[in-house]
Amino acid sequence: MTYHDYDPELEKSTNRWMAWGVVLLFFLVLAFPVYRILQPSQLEDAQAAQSEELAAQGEEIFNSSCAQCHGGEATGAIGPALNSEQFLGAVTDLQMHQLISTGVPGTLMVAYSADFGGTFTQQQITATVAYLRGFEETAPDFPDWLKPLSQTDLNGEELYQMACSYCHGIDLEGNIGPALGADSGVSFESDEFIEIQIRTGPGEMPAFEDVFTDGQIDDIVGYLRVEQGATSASQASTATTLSGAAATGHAVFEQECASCHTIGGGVLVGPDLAGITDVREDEWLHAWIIDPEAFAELDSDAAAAYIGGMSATGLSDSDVDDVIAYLKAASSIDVPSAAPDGPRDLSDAEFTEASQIFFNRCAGCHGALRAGATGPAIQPEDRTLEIGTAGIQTILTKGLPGGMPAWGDSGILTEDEIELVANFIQVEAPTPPPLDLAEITESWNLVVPVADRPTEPETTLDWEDFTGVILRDAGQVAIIDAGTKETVAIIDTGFAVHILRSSATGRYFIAVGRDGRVTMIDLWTEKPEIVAQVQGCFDARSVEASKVEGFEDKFIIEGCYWPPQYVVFDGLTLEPLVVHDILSPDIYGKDLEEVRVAAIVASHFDPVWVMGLKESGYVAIVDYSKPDFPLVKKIEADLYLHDGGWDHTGRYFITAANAQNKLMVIDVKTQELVAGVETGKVPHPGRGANWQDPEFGWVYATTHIGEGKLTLIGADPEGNPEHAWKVVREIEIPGTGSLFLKTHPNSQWVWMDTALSNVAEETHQVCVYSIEKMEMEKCFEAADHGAVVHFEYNKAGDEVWVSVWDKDGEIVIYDDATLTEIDRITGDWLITPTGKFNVFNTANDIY
Ligand code: DHE
Repeated sequence: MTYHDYDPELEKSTNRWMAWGVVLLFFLVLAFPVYRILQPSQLEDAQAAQSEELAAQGEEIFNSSCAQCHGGEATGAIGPALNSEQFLGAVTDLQMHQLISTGVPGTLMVAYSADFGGTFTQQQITATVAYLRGFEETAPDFPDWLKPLSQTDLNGEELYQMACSYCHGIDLEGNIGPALGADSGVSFESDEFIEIQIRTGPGEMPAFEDVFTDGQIDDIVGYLRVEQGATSASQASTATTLSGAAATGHAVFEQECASCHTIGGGVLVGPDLAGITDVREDEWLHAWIIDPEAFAELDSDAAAAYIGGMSATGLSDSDVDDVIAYLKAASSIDVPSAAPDGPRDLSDAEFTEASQIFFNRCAGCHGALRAGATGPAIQPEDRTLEIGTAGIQTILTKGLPGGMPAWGDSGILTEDEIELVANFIQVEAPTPPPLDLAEITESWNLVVPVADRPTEPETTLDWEDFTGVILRDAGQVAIIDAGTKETVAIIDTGFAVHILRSSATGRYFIAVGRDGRVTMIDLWTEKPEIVAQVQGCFDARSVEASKVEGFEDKFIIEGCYWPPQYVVFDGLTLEPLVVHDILSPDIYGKDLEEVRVAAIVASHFDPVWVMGLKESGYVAIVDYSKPDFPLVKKIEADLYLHDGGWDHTGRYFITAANAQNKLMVIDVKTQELVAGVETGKVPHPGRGANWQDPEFGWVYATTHIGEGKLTLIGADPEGNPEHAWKVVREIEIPGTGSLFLKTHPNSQWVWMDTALSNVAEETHQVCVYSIEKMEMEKCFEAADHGAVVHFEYNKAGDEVWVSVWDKDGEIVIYDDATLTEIDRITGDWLITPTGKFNVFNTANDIY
């Protein structure tokens, strides 16, 4: 068959194949778009299935690791509500991933990623994110999502079980955190203390401030108290099962040790003492508690443990035994030691407020630049960072034996103020600005020119027997007539007046405030009034008038705490005349940034003022008979000079180098240091007291802030040279924290306070020493509130005035012969009375 031959069978078969080909092609053409349409949704389905699986995995992880904080289904509990619109709207998946990976520092949210020490793989974190993202569509609007518990009615127990039981045990028995039940260290702490711990989170415990409302924190504390067997700290203490030596030891511990140590409550200034009796023998502990420094010299183990800080407690042997019994009873708890918590960032406004509080309350003892003086150096690098916020808060609240006032417990600083200061002193101190003569002159206000003042007294009262009473926190001075006890005037002098001095004639009172403002008050007008004011410093504590014959009421000197300078003013108008810088290296040649003028006295024999230069350790002599009032001599004494006064002759200036535990004696006639006498811990004489001891003749005396002791030094180099400038008598005072003592040439007694004791009852007492019997006559309560502080006699020397330093202040007046109370001045105007200065006694330096 040829090419052109027609074969019908072949034709049919070919057509059939072609038809199938077309059909096949048609299906192929159709299948492609259908595939294109169906494929993505299948992919989505697959992805959705995969996501579901991931989310299910995430749910399991969340329920086992996150739900206890964030609640089932992430509705929030002690951790934020993560199912909320607010959270899910604010974070991307990547951010959520990061939060879970790294945690949120300072909160309970730890890092979960294995890369950061957690246990989650990247896949598990992705699964948790997937689970949380799954709530997005139905996410509730929850403005309080960060503090979800604030919206609940949970009681203290439920809150405790939810937030605390994991660490402290379901029955408060302790777990990774200390036990909190009956007889635990915490059961002896105050409610306030526990609240602070919950709020701020000591050591490794997280802060719960942003978790609970104040009411909820109260409820938790209430629950703890019920579980501890009482409803308040004091009830808890009395309900405790401690008895015998342990109970006595508990009281001693609370008084002497609790400011620095807890038992199971974490590290404060000193270590947590939970379990200490398991690792140390009783004998070892005994020697340590009595005097760790001395013990460290004898025992190598103690030497290794001693890092300074803790000084001899002054406790008796039996007290120490009781404390050890208490430590045993209370320290069955095993607590991991906690690292100090560092400072938080303060806003500008908070920083300013904190520095103002520091300036008002702390700078006097610790220095504006915190390099230390009467109190220790508290710069971040040498102390405060080591103690941490919680520890500092405790110290500020409870005080320390040895003079650090209990600012919180005494109600002077609030919890918030204490928190601010605790953070402030852990960062570098700001340097305050200078103040030059031009600026000082600008502040000068001559209220009544000399020509307009009376030329003779207008008052019919004995103005020489007026007593100026400082109303510290009211910024006022009350002038009270000591004869009639009538309040003659209350004068607004300005911020926190510190002392008053009298002009040589006594006519003018000169007040100096902590803000450096000097105020001159004329006592000859019918009612005493301000005649001039000026500000020579930003911070000051001392002022004095020229007193030598020919210079009466001529000049006034103000010594500054800041800037480091002294300023001389005209003695009748306060016109500023000169400013002199006193910044110089200390007696050992060390460069200083801060030198403060401490006590100033005016000689009655030479035209000089004598002043202690605190940080540099020099006593400086300023000659006011010379033009320009130069500093003519600097006498090496010792570091941290503070207060002081004249001996009975007015030749020797005796001043406390209080951080050296010494009195320094300067012969102002020869302008030489004649002695440095060790008297006791932190002597604080005020101006001191002079009398004739039956055995040793003339003596000068001081009490101490750091120990309960009255020390007499011989002060009669001519009549009793063998005892001159040596300790001749030491008398025990029941209580530390004594600030002032006083006697009078007509008196047989020496009066003293214990105003800064950290035992409340002791701050209320006065003690009286009998010059004749050479022993303490008696101590008694002068008030049931406030700190009883500072004494002054009336002009005749037969009545003694003492202040009750309190918002509801009082002046108690005693008959000096019989030691009985004869008057008590009260009134809502009598706010925080402190120093009192009788015109005659102050002008003539009678003390
Ligand atoms: Fe005074 C005297 C400094 C705290 C009340 N006080 C002095 C003197 C100095 C001084 C340098 C001596 C002045 C003189 O004679 O020229 N005082 C300081 C401080 O640096 C310190 C420790 C802390 C501070 O921040 O001020 C301090 N002083 C206090 C108080 O807390 C007292 C009790 C009440 C208050 O005013 O704040 C207080 N200081 C007094 C008084 C005198 C005094 C009443 C004068 C005593 C006298 O009889 O002359």
